[in-house]
Amino acid sequence: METKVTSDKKEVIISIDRPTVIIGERINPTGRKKLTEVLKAGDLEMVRKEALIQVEAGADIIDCNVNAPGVNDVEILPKAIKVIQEAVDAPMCLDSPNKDALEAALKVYKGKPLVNSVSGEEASLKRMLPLVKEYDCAVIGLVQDDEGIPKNAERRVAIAHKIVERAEKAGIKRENIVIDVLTFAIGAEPKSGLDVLEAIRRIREELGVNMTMGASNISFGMPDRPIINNAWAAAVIVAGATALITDAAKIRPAILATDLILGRDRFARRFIEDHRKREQAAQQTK
Ligand code: THG
Repeated sequence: METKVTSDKKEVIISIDRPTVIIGERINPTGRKKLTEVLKAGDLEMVRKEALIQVEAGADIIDCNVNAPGVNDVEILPKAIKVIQEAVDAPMCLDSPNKDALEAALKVYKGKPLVNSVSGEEASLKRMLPLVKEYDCAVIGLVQDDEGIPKNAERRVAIAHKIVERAEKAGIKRENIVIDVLTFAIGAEPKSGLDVLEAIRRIREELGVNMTMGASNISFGMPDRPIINNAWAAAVIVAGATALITDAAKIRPAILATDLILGRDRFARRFIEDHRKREQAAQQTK
């Protein structure tokens, strides 16, 4: 199963037979006061810089979310996309809960983007699937429904089936659906890690689709978050996740190590290249 995401300059393929794809998450005003302020003022210089930094850090796809109180996303999301596509070659993940903002974004985007996201909620399926079909893009399907995020593996798998069925009925090919199993913070829900790993394995077996996962949610409220996030990244990749939504600068080495162990990095080329780059950067700051 190959999910293709493109810009006008580059193609990225998400597949279990290839290295894990990194979706850079930094362009998101959640918890970032400065970014919220500049977005409110319509200033996109910080967005441009973040895109460059994420690509330099090894992000394959750039996620863009401008959603914050006081930001007119119907106007700002398409503008941010233009700025990012002029600055970097990487394809993009268009991230908004607002259908109108996504549609405005899809109109200006050059290539075939990943849309973040649809969920198993009835309103979301009805609103989003026709748009995904019309623009022939790929879409992330969040495993939650009208009752919220499920607290067991069984229901997560059932919602993934529902999203795939409804998308296929709407004329969307299975290869264009990327399921996000979603996790709770491990501090609040100690069983969440095991549930998610079981759901990923079963969805892989039963549906064969590509899967993504945010790498930082699991550690919310815990100390030493990067250590937990790195362990989580390795665990979900082994279970079958093929694209991680994460800060490339922080998690990429662990992802490359996992790909290496799983035989997805011939001659350890990617791991060694990244090691050299980090050594050089460390030398320069000495
Ligand atoms: N799945 C899908 N999409 C997603 C997520 C997911 N999009 C949003 C999120 N999860 C991934 N993106 C972020 C963005 C910001 C933060 C975490 C994940 C974050 N921000 C810091 C905070 O809130 O305190 C501030 C960051 C900083 O300034 O360093 O943590 O799971 N499909």
